[in-house]
Amino acid sequence: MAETTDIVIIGAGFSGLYAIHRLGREHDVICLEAGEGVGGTWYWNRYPGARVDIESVEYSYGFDEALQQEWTWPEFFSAQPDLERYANHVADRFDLRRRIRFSTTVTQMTFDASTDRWHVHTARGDHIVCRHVVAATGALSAPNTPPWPDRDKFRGEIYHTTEWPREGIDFTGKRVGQIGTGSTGIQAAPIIAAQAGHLTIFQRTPAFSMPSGNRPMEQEHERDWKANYADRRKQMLTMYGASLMTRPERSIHDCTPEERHETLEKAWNSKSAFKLMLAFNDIMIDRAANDLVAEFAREKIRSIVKDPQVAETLCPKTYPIGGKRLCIDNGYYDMYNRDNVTLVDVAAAPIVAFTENGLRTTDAEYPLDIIITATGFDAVTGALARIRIEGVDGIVMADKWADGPTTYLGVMTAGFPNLFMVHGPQTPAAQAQMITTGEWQVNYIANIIEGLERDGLTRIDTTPTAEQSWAAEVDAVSQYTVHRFADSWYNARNIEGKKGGFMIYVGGFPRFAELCEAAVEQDYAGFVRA
Ligand code: N01
Repeated sequence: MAETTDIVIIGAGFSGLYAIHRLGREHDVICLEAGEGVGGTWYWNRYPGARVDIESVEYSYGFDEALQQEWTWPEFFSAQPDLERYANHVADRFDLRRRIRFSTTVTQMTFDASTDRWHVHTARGDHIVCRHVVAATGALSAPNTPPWPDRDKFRGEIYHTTEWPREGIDFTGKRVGQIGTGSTGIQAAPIIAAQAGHLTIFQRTPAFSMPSGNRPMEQEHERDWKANYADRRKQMLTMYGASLMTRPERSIHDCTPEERHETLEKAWNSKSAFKLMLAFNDIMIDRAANDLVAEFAREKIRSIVKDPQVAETLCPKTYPIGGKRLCIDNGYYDMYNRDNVTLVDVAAAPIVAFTENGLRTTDAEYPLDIIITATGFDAVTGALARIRIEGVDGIVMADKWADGPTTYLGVMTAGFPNLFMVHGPQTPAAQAQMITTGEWQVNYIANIIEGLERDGLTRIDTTPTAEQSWAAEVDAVSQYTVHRFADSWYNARNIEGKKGGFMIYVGGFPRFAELCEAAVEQDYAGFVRA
């Protein structure tokens, strides 16, 4: 028998937790969570070295003053266990857990246009009828697993970094193979190398990475933030990435080579992730400016890695620095100076199959005991595409998005009324600090739902025309940044055959928020309410 509620929230990650709190004030809500615990990204990604690249004082909730005053972060850049602990604290402190069903994967959702209700089905057999669905399913939550045949034949163990076992993995004395050298792989590898008998890294595209600069939290820094939290949270929303990072006035072209080097050197040693990309005002928008910084970063790799051939294989040369998200690391390049680490270039000789004993590339077989796939995510659309979502007239979301997602403001997609997305396709997603912008988006959705109810209406949708205008905006701003020159999860080119176009809004969070607010203020322009 079906049960009823006002709102179903999918996902108990950071946005989902806040959605339970915010929407649960005045509505019956049920949150469905696939994992056994809260935290989303920070529940699943428990691989060694998992750590955020935004300062802890910023990468946290701002909705409750007492919470942000009382909580203390042990480090500048929080590690996964601390973020998971924080998510659990928030779930308990605000009594959210009673509204969450854990180990519950949503499999199907159907919109009944005659009653304006969603029917939500789960793998456990739940059937919930509700007025609205908020999909807080995460932009980076559906794992991308490598396509090679004979995975079942491999006699060792295989783990994806986003499905890491709670009890950890003992690498002692083992021959470990790691596929993938993105943000995740780069964090995990040095820790695995320190324990394993031998670590073979299979690299398809080298990444740019800079030292994370993590360190214990300084009390004065924390005190200063706590004294100014309310203002700083407001200020964050006015910044491009919803994070207080100062942007310089100066172009890289306006200084001498010596000045340039000095500035970049300072940025590299700044103990602040991303300071390198903000060392001058044109690194992210001008290819020539970017090339100078990319070469500076390549020189760093060459100066750390002792074997010149290995160093050259590690040097990215085919895309701009920052075009894919800049990685942060703790001894990644230095790790290649260890005797028990080998780099294999699988761009030159791709992996073709798993074997009983390990992995086979086009020119060799590599015997392994444990394979780690740090191969990233079917990002942005993957989590929703894996649920069968039927909107009006039986239209299925995965079919609608087969050639790439279309949305209005990243919050709705036409034909799927009363279904809202947090960090959906064509939002800033990881281009802006996700806890703060997630909170903002949940508030935006809550206001839309409350406005609908105030006006005695039961349905809100958007239109293909509104989607086209948003696609034009997303496309227009993407022409300004160097992201367009890199294949990445931003443009779906991280997975062979995936179509998507540019799926992230890179016009900056303030412009995104302004356009979202303007739509509501202009009598719900682009939305259709009934
Ligand atoms: O995933 P990725 P990720 N054969 O897609 C390789 C956030 N994050 O999990 O570059 C061989 O970046 C792939 O190679 P290529 C952050 O937003 C943040 O590392 O496609 N290799 C690449 O090397 C980040 O951007 C933090 O050629 C294959 C790797 O696997 C996002 O999550 C930490 C392959 C995947 O890299 C995703 O990062 C961690 C194949 N078939 C994550 N398929 C921090 O805040 C894939 N690869 C610090």
